[in-house]
Amino acid sequence: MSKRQNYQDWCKNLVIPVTTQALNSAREELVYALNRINSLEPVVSTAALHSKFVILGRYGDSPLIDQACAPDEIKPLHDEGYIIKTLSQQGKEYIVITSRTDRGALYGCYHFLRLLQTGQDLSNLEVREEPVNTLRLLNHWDNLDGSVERGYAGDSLFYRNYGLTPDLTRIRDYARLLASIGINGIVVNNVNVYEEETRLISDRLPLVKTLAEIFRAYGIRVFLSINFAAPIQLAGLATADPLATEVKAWWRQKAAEIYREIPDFGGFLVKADSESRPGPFTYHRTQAEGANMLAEAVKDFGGLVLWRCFVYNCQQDWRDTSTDRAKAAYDHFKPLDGQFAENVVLQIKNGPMDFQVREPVSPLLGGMEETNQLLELQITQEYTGQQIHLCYLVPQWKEVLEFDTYARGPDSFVKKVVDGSLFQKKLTGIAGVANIGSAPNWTGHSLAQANLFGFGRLAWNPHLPVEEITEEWVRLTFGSEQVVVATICRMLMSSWRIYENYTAPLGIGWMVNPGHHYGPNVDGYEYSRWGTYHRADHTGIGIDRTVRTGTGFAGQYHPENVMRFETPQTCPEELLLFFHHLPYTYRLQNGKTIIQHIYDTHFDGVEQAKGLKESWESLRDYLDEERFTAVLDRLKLQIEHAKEWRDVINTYFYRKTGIPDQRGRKIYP
Ligand code: GCV
Repeated sequence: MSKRQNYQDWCKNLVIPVTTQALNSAREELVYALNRINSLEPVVSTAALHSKFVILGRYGDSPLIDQACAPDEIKPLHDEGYIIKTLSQQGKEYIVITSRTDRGALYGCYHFLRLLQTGQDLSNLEVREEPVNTLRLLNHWDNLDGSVERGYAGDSLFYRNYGLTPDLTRIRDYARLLASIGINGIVVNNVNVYEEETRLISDRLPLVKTLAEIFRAYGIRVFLSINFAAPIQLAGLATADPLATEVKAWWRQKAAEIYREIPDFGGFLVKADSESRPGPFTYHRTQAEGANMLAEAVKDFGGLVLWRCFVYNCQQDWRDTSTDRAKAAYDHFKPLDGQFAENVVLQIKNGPMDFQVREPVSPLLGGMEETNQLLELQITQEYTGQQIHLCYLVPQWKEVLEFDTYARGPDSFVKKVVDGSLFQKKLTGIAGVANIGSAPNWTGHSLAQANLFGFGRLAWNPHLPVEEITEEWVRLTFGSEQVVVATICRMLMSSWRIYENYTAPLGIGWMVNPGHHYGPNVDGYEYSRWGTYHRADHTGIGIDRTVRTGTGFAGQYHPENVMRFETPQTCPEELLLFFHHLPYTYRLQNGKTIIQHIYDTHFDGVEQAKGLKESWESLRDYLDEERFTAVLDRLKLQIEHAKEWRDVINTYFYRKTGIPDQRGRKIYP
């Protein structure tokens, strides 16, 4: 029997005994996917019509489901977990997809479709899946005028001219897409909340309500970024002081209004006292006092406050070498550990700076033992090629998750902070800044979809191996032809390192054009107020962040990591210039000098970018014309822009040092 016939045999009757909103979504998904993707035609019924069928529902919805799972199997199952089983009993052969909740059953149905799409055998299924992380969130930096801050895939998917886009179907498709990778919360506006967006919690609340209705059907709760000064802007209060009685009362009333309209509203995301956004510092209050005031307002409704730790002085004088932006988040938040309300979750960027191609892990992750924590990752490629360059970030995120903080001795990995097990916290997880927009293929670069997919899979289970996630995405997206799978996996897996090779070296970061952050500009941020310096002179480069002689940032880690980062010989080489100021003639472990390493990686990076294009071209006969050409066009651009990076960086350092390339390659003088 062919695979298709075999699937048709199983799926010709889809039994769904009870309907709820999420089960209805699951039914639609199954029917659509079976029909449109697999050309199967299931008949949906509430009771079995044949002796072979697929049954979907919650435990308790039908004796057929209940018989399939023992109570002690289902009882401990996570609310969003699910079971998929093949059974043969009482003359019936059937596949059960079940959960304790309809959301869990919806996730189960997506898993089932993944099995189908990757051609798995259905005759012996025994799947039990639970999300490892509680919070699996996307942050949209979308503005109501339709623009997206750091968006590289067209305009906002949600907004146009201060209203919703006319195409709500597209938003619904997006909800489906997110549910299929396990996302359960979405922040629908930019963390920089300007005047117009502040009104999303007043007269513009109906927009949010509509979005919440769309996302609710797929088990996704909607959150809003709020403006800490909203009581002043919206109600004309004289202050936004979090300890002022009238301010507390105003937020309580505001929360009640929001929850009246959106009973499952997730809560607030707050960027306070950061990059000119208002916050509690204006009133000499702490970040905890600010967060707790809002937490109190949403607490009775089950709401959360996601409070960002991206707080630093963005008015630094570049001449001041004692202030170190990398230290800021820890300095502000570590002393407050234990002071945050139970429904506050601190949202911490993966590195201490700002989503650079390479950074050490933020010392706050592993540093805040008494506080709920969310790891913030950037899926949108602000500093990693803006979805023109291929840069698959899942390996980078995996490295972050596998970083040992030593907070509770060895094996205190970030993934255990994130899943809550290290510090026994329930409200933890991962948030990602979305890379989605109005582009027909969602992400601009088709292969950038892999970043969103991988993010969702890691947010669901940070223990998953990168290779598995990658191969799964390729097979789901391009089919299972071996050469296609192997080639695209290889391209994805090598792309982060390639991008790193031709951009800023050895963890130093930045060197981009100010403002839009695309393309090389070595001194672009060197004499600015942003705290983002490389301190290159004619003898050396890098920031001394050691405890012994530098800014002391290295001292924010637990002792095992302090020791590693403190000396150049033990510091991971890819982070060498993040932690140390070293002469260009300093020798790396492979015997190369830093300057030669810079030249070599930049020459290699361009060649490797050309290799990406060649790999893609080798798949011409296997891919559809549209995707093949669109990706090829981007790879061509990538090569051109990589050359620009190579030449600007190499020339800059050649001019600074006067040291020629040992291999005599062309460096523009
Ligand atoms: C939304 C960086 C980005 C900003 C962003 C900010 C943040 O500085 O360049 O666009 O603002 O991070 O994360 O708040």
